[in-house]
This record gives sequence, structure tokens and C-alpha cells, in this order.
Amino acid sequence: ASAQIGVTGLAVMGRNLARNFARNGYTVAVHNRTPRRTRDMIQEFGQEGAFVPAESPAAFVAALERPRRLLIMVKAGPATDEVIEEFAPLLAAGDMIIDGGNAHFADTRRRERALRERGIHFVGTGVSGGEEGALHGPSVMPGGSAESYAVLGPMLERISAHVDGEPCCTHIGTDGAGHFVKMVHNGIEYADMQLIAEAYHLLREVGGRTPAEIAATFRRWNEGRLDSYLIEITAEVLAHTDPGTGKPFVDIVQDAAEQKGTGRWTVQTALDLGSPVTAIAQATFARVASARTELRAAYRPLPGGVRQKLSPDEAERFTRDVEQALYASKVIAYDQGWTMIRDAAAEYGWDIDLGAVAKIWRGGCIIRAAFLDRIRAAHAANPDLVSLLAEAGFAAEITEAQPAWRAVVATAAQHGIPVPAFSAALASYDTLRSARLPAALIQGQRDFFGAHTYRRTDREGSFHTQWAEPGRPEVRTDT
Ligand code: 2AM
Repeated sequence: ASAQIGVTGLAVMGRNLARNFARNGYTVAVHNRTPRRTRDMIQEFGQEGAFVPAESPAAFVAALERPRRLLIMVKAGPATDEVIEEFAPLLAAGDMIIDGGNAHFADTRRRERALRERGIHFVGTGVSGGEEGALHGPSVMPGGSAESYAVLGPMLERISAHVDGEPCCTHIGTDGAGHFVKMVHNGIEYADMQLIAEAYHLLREVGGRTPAEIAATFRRWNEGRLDSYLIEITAEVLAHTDPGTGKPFVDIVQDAAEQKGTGRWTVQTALDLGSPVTAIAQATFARVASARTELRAAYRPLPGGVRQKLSPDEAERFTRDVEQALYASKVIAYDQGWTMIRDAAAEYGWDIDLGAVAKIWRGGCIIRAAFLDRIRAAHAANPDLVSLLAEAGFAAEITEAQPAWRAVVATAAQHGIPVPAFSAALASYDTLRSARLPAALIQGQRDFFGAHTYRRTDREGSFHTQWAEPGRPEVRTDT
């Protein structure tokens, strides 16, 4: 037994994580259901570090130092349960099974509970950054017990990305907290991508810019407060010309967005938690709608907005306004994600450091951005921060951006350019800042048809109006 960690499941993510551990000086046992894959990996990368290839589960487990640390990198779902059932009987009390796949946090909670009863730590761990991140330093979001983190944490921190010398890895919370936070990361990623896509669409259709010009604009924005991996790669994609046709790459790609489902999980879970993640939801629905070919064909003949050509000066100004709208919408989308994490922490009893979540997303993951350091700092300055908009710096930026943000959404509506995420973010802002909402009327409607009762602004208690009686008398229902 000489390996500090073992990795089973050697498809590209598992293989790259194993290589990352080995390159950081750890001895890594490697195993795969089909031994051929293990042999291929050792042949190709064996000289990168200390690997112990194992062809059987028994040999794999025997290669691990105790307490054993066994990282599973197989397809999320039934395969994970199968692999757990294969290895758990071979383990001893205090050993750790780490699931680095994209599991649903509810599955992680179930698995953690079942393994805890057998004395085994189950550490559901979010890993973001794709294949490159896995190899060179991902953002790592481990859940599970504090006890397991004490043993495992230093290793995960070492292989994670680092920003300002700090690892992009922290103990998120118990049981499924790591996979939950990874799910919300992906939800935020959907919103960020959609917002950037809407900005592109506006600059092209309203601003009259070419994809190459928009790429240049995004590169400029990437030097300011929007500096992020997603803006950077968007500029690359927009600047790319299809070699076969000489057309902009974006024009030869079918406009039906796909998804692997983490955005959908985020929205489904948000509804259960009562978290208003409207920008994330709109981003998810925008992908779904884009792929509805028949519906799009049915709507296609219908009239759109009025297109007006902007003068060069107007186009300049519009570009600046879109930057403001994009930034403001992004703040709202991220705030929605953090609200959801806070709600889940209360629901599931997780002690999540909301600033630390921002800190470990500064590097390694897809939404990595300078912006996340601002979120980290806001939470560090005020651990009880309820919303980013309650922080003076963000509040000032939104205040400044607000007129341009409204103008952009209004222009989009006039021109008939869909901006579901921009509009949802703005509506969320206006909803949450309104002194009075028409929710009072909704309560009246509910009381009218279903006697659902309402609360008054001027007195304690629950009330019902007897709508069918003459004079519509009010009765108190909670006494
Ligand atoms: P394989 O090479 O034997 O197919 C991604 O599919 C990775 O997960 C692969 O390494 C694959 O192993 C592994 N995997 C998928 N389903 C599995 C299962 N039910 N049991 C063990 N490994 C599995």
C-alpha cells in the first residue's frame, strides 16, 4: 500500500485528475473497469509521475494507504452507484470515497447517508474547469464531513487552481453541499453565457456590427470590469472564420443550443427552495426554446419590431449602454445564484461561507473572473450580507448603469430582439426594489376564488372577505 489516492474511471476527466495528482508528487493508484484503458494511460503518461496501475478492484484497494482515498470518475447516475457497491465492501471504517462526477446533490446526500452508516466517508465533490482544468488546476468543491476534509483537503487544494497564491478549493459544507454549489455554478454559467449572447445579438442586429467588430469590442470589455474567461472565449469564437466557407463561424453553426442538464437541475431545485433565479431560468429556457424547431417555424411569419439604423454616434453610445446593461444583469444573475446557495444552506443545514465560494471560483472554473474577487471582498467585509446590492460598491455601479440598462431593454423590445436574460434581470431588480408590489392584488384574487385569506398592512392576523355577502364583510380567521 503506497498510493495516497486512487482514481477509478480513466476517461479524460479521471485520467487528467490522476495525472494532476501525480504531477503534484502524489503516488496515484489508477483503475478502470476495462483494463485496456489503464494500460493505455500508463503507456502514454506513466513517466509523468508515480502511478500504480491496478487491474482488479482488490488490487486497486490494496494499493491505497489508509485511510484510503478513492476517487470515482464515472458517468453520473446508476454507474456511480454500481461503482460504489463494487468498492464499498472492500473498504474499512474511516476510508473515503470521493465522487468527482457531476452528481445531483440529492443523490450525493443519499449516498453519503448510506455510506456513513457503514463507517465510510462519502465526499461528493464538484469539479469545474473541464479537461484542461482537471489537468492543470480545476476549481474544486468538496462536500462531506469536516473529518474527511481534514485528511483529503490538503491534497485537493494542492491540485486545484491557485489565484494570488490561494487554492481554488474549500470545504463547502456537509453531505451534498459541494455538488449543490457546483450545480449553482453551472446555473450561473448558463446565465452569464446567455447574457453575453444577448449582448452580441444586440450589437449585431441593432448596432449593425460584424462578428469581428464585436469580437474587438468584447476584447476591450475584457480589460475592464467584465474581465472573465467567458468574455475572452466569446471574442475568440466571434473572431473565428469558417475555413471552408470563409463566413463568420457563428453564421455556419445551427442556432439550437444544447445542454447536459445542470441548468435544468438548478431551476428545478430553485422552484423547490423558493429561490427567484429568474435570469438563470430564462437562460435555461432560452436554450430549450432555440431547439424547438416546429414552434419557431410556426412563429416565423409573424411581425417583429421596427428596425432603425443607428448613426455611427448612436451605435457608439449603444455599445457603451450594452456594456452597462450586461454588467448590471450579470450582477443580478450572480446575486440570484448566491441567494439560492444561502437558501439551500438554511434548508439543508449547511454552514456555507458565501465569500469562500466566490474565492474558489476566481480560478479554474468556467465562470472565473476578476468580478468574483469583488464578491469575495463584499462577503469578507460583511459576513451577514443578504445581497450584493446591499454592498455600497455594487449598489453604486447598478445606480449608474440603470438608465442605460433600461434603455437597452426598451430598444431591444422596439427592435424585436429577444433579451430574455437582460429583461429578467431588470425585472428582478425592479421587483425587489419596489416599495409595493401587485402581490397584494394576487392575494385578493386568491381570497376571492379560494378563501385563501390575506394579511393586512395595518393589523396582525389572517383575514378573509366574504365576497358573496352583501357589504362584503371581513372576518378574522386565525382566532
Ligand atoms: P470503461 O472504460 O470500462 O467503459 C466514463 O464512461 C468512464 O466511466 C469510463 O472510464 C468507464 O469505464 C467508466 N464507467 C462507466 N460506467 C461504469 C460502470 N457501470 N462501472 C465501472 N466503470 C464505469
